[in-house]
Amino acid sequence: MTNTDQQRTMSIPSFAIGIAGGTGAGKTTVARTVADTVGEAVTRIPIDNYYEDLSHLDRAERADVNYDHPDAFEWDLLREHLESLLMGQPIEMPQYDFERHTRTDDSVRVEPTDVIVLEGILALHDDEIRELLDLRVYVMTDADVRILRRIERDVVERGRELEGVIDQYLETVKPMHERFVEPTKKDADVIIPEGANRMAVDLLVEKVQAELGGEHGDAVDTPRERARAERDE
Ligand code: UZR
Ligand code: MG
Repeated sequence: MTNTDQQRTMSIPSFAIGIAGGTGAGKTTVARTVADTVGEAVTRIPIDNYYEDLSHLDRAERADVNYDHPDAFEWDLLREHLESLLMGQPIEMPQYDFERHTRTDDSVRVEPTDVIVLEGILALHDDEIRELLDLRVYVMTDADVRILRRIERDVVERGRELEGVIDQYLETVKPMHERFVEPTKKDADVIIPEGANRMAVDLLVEKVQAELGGEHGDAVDTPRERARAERDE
C-alpha cells in the first residue's frame, strides 16, 4: 500500500455491511430498503455479479453448473473489488445474465461511497471478505416461504419451467443451503427474521447513520477498523 492509499484509507468513513441468507429470504429487499432509507450514497454489490465467467461453456453445460456451491463464484475478484471500494477507488463491476447463466460483456463502473452493501447467499462465506465487513447480517426466513418466493421469481419473472425449478431446488439449492449458507448464520452479528421487516431495517439504518455521523478514521470501532488498525501497527 502506498502512502496516499493509506491516507485515503484512513480518511474514508466507509461502512460495509454483508447480507447473507438463503435464496428467497429477502436479502435483496433488505439491501434495497436500507439503501433507499439511509440517506447516504450506498453502493450495492450483489454477489451474483461475481459468478465465474462461464462463457467458454455452451448453454447446456452452463445449465448444469451448481450455482449454489462456493466454487461457482470468483472470490478473488470480489475481494479485490471490495478492498478497492473501501480504499476509495472505483471498480468495474461485472454483470450477470440469469437467463443465459453467464456474465455479460458489459461491466458497470461503480464509484466508492460511504456505505457498501454486499448481498448474496454466501456473503458471509469467505473469511477474508467477512473480515472486511463492519456489520454481518443473516436474513433467516422459513424454507417453505423461501421456496414459494423462489418459484414465483423463477417461473413468473424469469420464465422457467416449474419442474426444473423444483428439481434444482431439491438437487442443489437445498443441500448447498444446508452445507454452506445456513452455517454462516453463526458468523452474523445480527439475524433478521422474515426478510425486510420494518423494525429490523430501521435498526440497521440507525446503526449505519450513527457510524457515519460520528468521528471517523481510526476512531471508528468496528471489527474491520480494528483489523485494519492491527494490520497497520
Ligand atoms: P438469490 N442462480 C440461478 O438460478 N441461475 C444462475 O445462472 C445463477 C444463479 C441461482 C442460484 C442461487 N442457484 O440459488 C440463487 N441455483 O440464484 C441465488 N440453482 O440468488 O439469493 O437472489 O436467491
Ligand atoms: Mg436476491
